[in-house]
Amino acid sequence: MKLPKKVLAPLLVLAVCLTLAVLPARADFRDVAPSSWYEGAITQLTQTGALKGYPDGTFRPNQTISAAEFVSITARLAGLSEVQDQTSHWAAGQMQAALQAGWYDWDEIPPTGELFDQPIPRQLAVKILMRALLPDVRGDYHTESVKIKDFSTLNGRYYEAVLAAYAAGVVHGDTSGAFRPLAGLSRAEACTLFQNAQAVQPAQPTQPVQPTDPAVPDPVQARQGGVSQNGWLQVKGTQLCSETGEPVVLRGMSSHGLQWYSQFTGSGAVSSLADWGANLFRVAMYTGEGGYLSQPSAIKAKLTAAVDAAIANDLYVIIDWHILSAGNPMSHVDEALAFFTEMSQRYKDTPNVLYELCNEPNGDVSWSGDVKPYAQRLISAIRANSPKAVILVGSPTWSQDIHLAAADPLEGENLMYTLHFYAGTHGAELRQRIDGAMAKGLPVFISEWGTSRADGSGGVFLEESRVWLDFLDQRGISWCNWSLCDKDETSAALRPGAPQDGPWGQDQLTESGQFVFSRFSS
Ligand code: DCB
Repeated sequence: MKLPKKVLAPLLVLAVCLTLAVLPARADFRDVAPSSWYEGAITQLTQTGALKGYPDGTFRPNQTISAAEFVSITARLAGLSEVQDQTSHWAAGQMQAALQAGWYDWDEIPPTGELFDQPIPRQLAVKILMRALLPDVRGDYHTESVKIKDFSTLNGRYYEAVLAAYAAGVVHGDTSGAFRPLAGLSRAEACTLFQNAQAVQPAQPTQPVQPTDPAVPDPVQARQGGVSQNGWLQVKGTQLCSETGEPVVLRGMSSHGLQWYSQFTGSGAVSSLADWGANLFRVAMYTGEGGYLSQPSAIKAKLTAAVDAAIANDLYVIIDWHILSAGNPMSHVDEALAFFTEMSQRYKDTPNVLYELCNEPNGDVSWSGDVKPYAQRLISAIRANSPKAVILVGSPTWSQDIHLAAADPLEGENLMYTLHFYAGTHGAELRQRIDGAMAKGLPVFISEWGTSRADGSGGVFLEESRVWLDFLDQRGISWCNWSLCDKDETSAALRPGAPQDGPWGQDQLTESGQFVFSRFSS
C-alpha cells in the first residue's frame, strides 16, 4: 500500500509519539522474530527511542533503508537538534542539521530532497555514521584496506570513514570479505551498524591525548627562508618583510578542515612540506561544518598541535578562523574574540604565528558594516597580547573584494588583506583588482588559492595557475595553496593513501601537488 505524503507525515508523527510512550521490552514488531539475528540490535535501539517502526506495527527489517531514515536515526543517536528547513519532507530539519554538521556534503544528498527517499549507498552510510558517532576514530590504510576484498572499487572520498569503521569493528564486510560500497543496506543491517558503533568506547582516540596546556616548543631545525632566518615579520608599505626589513615571500600549503583531515597536520607532514621548500603552513580551522563551534576543545587541541608542529619545524604558520557556511563573521564575534585572545596569549612570544581573522566572508555581508568593524575589534584583542604579529583580514565575496578594503582600510600596523582565487574560476579581473589595491597602498596576501575551480574540484588548471604564480612572484606576494590532504578532489595535493606523515615522492603527489610543490622555492 502506498500512502500519499500528506497522510503519511501525521501518521509518522503519531507513530513516534506511540513508540516513545510505550517503551517495549522487546522490539515488539510483528515482523521481527525474537530468534532473528537482528532482534537484539533492534530491541536495543527501540529502547533508546532512536528507532521507530511503521504505523502498522511492522519494522520491515529487509526493506532497504533510505537516506532520510538513516540520517534521522543517526541524528537521534548523536543528539543532533533539527534546524528549520524550507522543504516539507518529514526528515528535512534533521537532514539540514546533519549537512551543517558536516556529516555529508551537499552533492551526496542534495538539500532539495530528491535523494531523501532513495536507498543510501553503504559507503555514504558509513561516512555519516563515523562522522556523527565516532569522529576521532582512524584506521590505518595498510592494516584495514587488505581486509576489504573490493577496496579498489571504493571512491577515495570514503577511505577515511571506511578504514576507520573497519578498524573500530563497526563494519566487517559480507561473508566473502566484500564491502560493496555502492549497494544499499537493509534496515536490519543498518541497525547492526548502529549497535556496533554504539558499542565502541568513545575514549579511544588513535591520536595521543593532548596535555591541557603543553608549552610552545622550540624549533628543532633551522630552515632556509624559515623563522630562524627571518624572525618577526613586519609590513612595510605593501611588502611583507623580515625583522631586519628585507622583503620576504612566504609560500606553502593550507591544511584542509581540521575536523576532517588533521592527520596531515602533524610534525611529519609539516616537516615533509618544509623539505619540499615551503616556509609557510596554514591551519584551516572551520568554525561551522562540524568544526570549532560544535566541538571547541577537541578542535582547539588539533589546532595547537598543528601550530606547534609548524613551530618546531621553523615554519611560519597561519591560524585561520575558517568561516564559510556562516558568511558574516559578526555572527560569532564573541567566540572569535575569546579564541584569538587565548591564541595570542599562548603565542605572544612566538614570531612564527600569523592570525587570519575570517577566511571567506560571503553572502549578505558588507565590508564597512560588518567585516571592518569585526576585524577592528579582533585586532584590538590580539594587540593587547601580541603587539606586532601580522594579522590577515578577509573581505566579502569569499575574500575577493579587496577594492572595498582599499577604499576604507583598517587602522593599525602589520595588517594585510587576503585575496583568494581559484585558477579555474578567477583570472585577469582579480589580478587587476590586486594591482589597483596595491596602487592605493594595500598590502595583499594570498592566504588561499587553488589550481581547481572555486568549488575545489574541476580541472586541474595548471596553465592558468602558472600565470597567477608568475604574477605573484613579480610582485613579491606570499601565498598558501588549498590543500594538503588526500581527498578525491583536484585541489588536493596528495593522492589517496599518501602517508599522513610523509615523506612524499612525486608519485604520491597529485597533478596539482606536483605543480604547487615545484613552485615553493622559485
Ligand atoms: C573556499 C573555502 C574552502 C573550500 C575551497 C574550495 O570556498 F575557503 O573551504 O574548500 O574554497 O571550494 C572546499 C573543499 C571541499 C569541501 C568544501 C566544504 O575543497 O573538499 O567539501 O570546502 O567544506 C570558496 C571559494 C570561492 C568561492 C566559493 C567557495 N567562489 N565556496 O568564488 O564562489 O563556496 O566554498
